[in-house]
Formats: sequence, structure tokens, C-alpha cells
Amino acid sequence: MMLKAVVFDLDGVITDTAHLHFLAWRAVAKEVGITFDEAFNEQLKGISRMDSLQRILRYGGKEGAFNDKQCLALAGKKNDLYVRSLASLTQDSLLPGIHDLLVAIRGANVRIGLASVSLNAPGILQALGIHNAFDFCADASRIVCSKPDPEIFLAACAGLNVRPEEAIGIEDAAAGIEAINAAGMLSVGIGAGLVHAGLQLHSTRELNWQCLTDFWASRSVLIRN
Ligand code: B16
Ligand code: MG
Repeated sequence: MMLKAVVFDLDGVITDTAHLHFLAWRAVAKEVGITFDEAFNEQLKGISRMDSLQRILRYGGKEGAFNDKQCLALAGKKNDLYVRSLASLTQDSLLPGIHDLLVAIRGANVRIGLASVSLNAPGILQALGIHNAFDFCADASRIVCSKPDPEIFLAACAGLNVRPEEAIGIEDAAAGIEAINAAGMLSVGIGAGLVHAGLQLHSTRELNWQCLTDFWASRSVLIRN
């Protein structure tokens, strides 16, 4: 079977906005008497805005302390802070190797998709100057079930007009790897501890077209045997 598409997560794979998410959440959490560190923030990677808020409130022992309207206001405050911090993003904010990889995938006539749960994804791609590199970006606002549910990766494959078995997904979060695997795609994990990824890499520095095609070929051998 031929590889027809590569679907990227955004935060942690294409650019590193996790720290900006952390700073914004930390400021909002502090206002309601909750403190957390960057280690806890790991658990928020790939998790939607409202789900992240619920995890923070649970962590701080304040689950159920705020009604829906108050939760929306807290999430809105976090987003305002986060969006303001995105002004610091430039084309230099692409993680190492990503620019060359996008060029190589395009050169091989393989489709490129995005499966980010961030509602800010379109603006981030613009700021990074790579919005034209994608054949299809799944619309996070239409996704009902957050990662680890496969919905967003299935939506990306459908938009790219490929079957999940014909695609590789690349993620930095455990929930994202679960989502890719559940979609029936091949998974590549960036970072430590992603033990369920089909291919584990330490960083995007190791991610290139050759390693993706080798990974795809090795999996074809496994299927033939
Ligand atoms: P927003 P990804 C995710 O991006 C982030 O990892 C996660 O921390 C964030 O809460 C989520 O986007 C929603 O972002 O508040 O901008 O809609 O990893 O799916 O690209
Ligand atoms: Mg991510």
C-alpha cells in the first residue's frame, strides 16, 4: 500500500506553543487560587481548551466550583492572554526540520493535513508562514470528541480523501498517539514516553522524509509477513 498522506499535530510538532499555553493557564489559575507547574502542564498537551480548564480545576480541588458561564469566562480570559502571546511567533518559530519535511512531502506528491484541536490553529499557521503548505486542516470547532478520540484524525483523512491506513500521523502528546492509533493510521511520536507510538523520535530534529518512508516500508514488510 502506498503512503498517501501525512497528518500533523500543531503544538509540539510544528511549533512549540505549549509554554505559551502554560503561562496563560497559570495566570488564570492563580486568579482562582490554583497553582501548578510545567510538569502538570504536560497533561494538558493535545487537550481542548474546556477540557484543560476542567483538568486544572480538578487538580486544584475546585471541580464543580464554577458554573458554565464562569467556566466560559475563565477559558476566554486564558485565550485572550494566549492569543496576545502568539504575537511573538514568526517563521523562525517552526521546530527544527519541519520546513524541510513539508517541502519533501510536497515534492513526493504526498498530501499534507493538520489535526490540531486548537481553535487558534489557522492564525498560528499564518504567523508561521506555512498556511499554504496544507492540503486540508481539520476544523477544531466541528470536533465533538477531543483526543484521544480518533475523530479529528479521521476528519483530516476524510478531508484529504485518503483512508486512515494510507496515512501517517505525527504527535507529541500521549492522547494524540492514542487518537492516531485508534484511527487506524501509523503513529510517529515526538518526545519522551510515547510508548504506544509506532515510531518514537526524541525531537523533530530526527524527523525527516527518509525516516518516514523507512517507517512506512518497515510496516509494509510486517504486513506481508
Ligand atoms: P486552543 P494541538 C492543543 O494543540 C494544545 O496542545 C493544548 O494544550 C490546547 O489546550 C489545545 O490545543 C486547544 O488550544 O485553546 O488554542 O483552542 O497539540 O492539538 O495542536
Ligand atoms: Mg500537540
